[in-house]
Amino acid sequence: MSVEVNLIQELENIERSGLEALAGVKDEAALQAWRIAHLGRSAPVMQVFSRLGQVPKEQRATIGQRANQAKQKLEAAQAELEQALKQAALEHSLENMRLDVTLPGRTPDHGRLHIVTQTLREIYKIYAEMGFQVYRSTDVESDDYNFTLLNMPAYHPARDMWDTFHTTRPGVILRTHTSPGQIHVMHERCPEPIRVILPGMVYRYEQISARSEIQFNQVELLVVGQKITFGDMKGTLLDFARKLFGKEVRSRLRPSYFPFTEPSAEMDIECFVCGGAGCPVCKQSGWLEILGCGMVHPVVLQNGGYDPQQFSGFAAGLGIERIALLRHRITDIRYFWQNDIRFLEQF
Ligand code: FA5
Repeated sequence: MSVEVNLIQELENIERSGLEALAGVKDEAALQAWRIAHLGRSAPVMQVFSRLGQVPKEQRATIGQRANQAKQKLEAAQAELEQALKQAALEHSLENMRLDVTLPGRTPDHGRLHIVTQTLREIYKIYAEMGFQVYRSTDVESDDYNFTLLNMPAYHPARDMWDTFHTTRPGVILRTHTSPGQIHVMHERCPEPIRVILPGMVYRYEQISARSEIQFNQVELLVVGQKITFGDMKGTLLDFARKLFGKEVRSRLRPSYFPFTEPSAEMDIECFVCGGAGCPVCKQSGWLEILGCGMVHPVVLQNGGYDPQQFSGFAAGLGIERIALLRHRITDIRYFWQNDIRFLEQF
């Protein structure tokens, strides 16, 4: 027998056995295996192509043509079955996974405002009603604004009240309180009267505990005018406490010391845990401190450009996380920034 007859016979066998094998294919995985075996690189029909070089020249075209025919037939049969399997799979899924368009949709989880943001917004609202404007200054401050211009020259012992994060640039620090904003506002507004709140994050190199964080929010208050008195300050802060904590809440102003106010005070709220009887949260005092305040020191007014003979003012600094602790009966400040969703979604 000639090479031609041999190869033609072989191609017929290849085609037939390929089609027979395809008749047994029932799913897409088996079809994929069949494709590799019968049309892949080492499939018999492909082997014939690679042997064409050895076929005498005058027979090559006929055999090549027949080989192409066999390959195309197998490809066509495979494509037809593939289509049929896909259609069957679609019909099966339509039959078995019917879509009930009348079912109620699943509600996606909603994010919510962080409890500190909620508290801040309530505080903004109370002070906005009293006619205060919001003024923002930067978290990175100069030593001058954070201390010197607030009546704490270099080496003043009162600087130790605030443990400071220094940067690698001499004289540049992370603000330890929002009070440097007082000087920025005064420089901007002088000689106009001032009634602003200054919210922002502050940073302290402190021991972290249930009541103290190394980074927390404060809202500063500053009022400057021609006849501002300690009575104005007391009225503003007591009114604020009643609006935020409720009419029945007991609060008190206690004498204190800040270098940038004179006289100075701190405001306490009755301890929410023991109701004033004394417990570990309030260190047995019955009271919890929420803010520092006082009449703006004449040196600070002067540093801001205001003549202390003509102008007076009061300032206060509120600790926002401490206020949120009190309002929501939370016993540990560390929850605020741990990002535990079980805590956050309660508010
Ligand atoms: C100050 O920061 C002053 N600048 C406040 C002030 C402003 C006084 C204007 C007078 C005039 P003090 O360090 O006490 O003061 O902080 C103010 C409030 O921040 C505190 O009453 C407390 O509520 C909160 N606070 C202080 N330290 C921490 C801390 N480590 N973690 C969380 N809250 C704190």
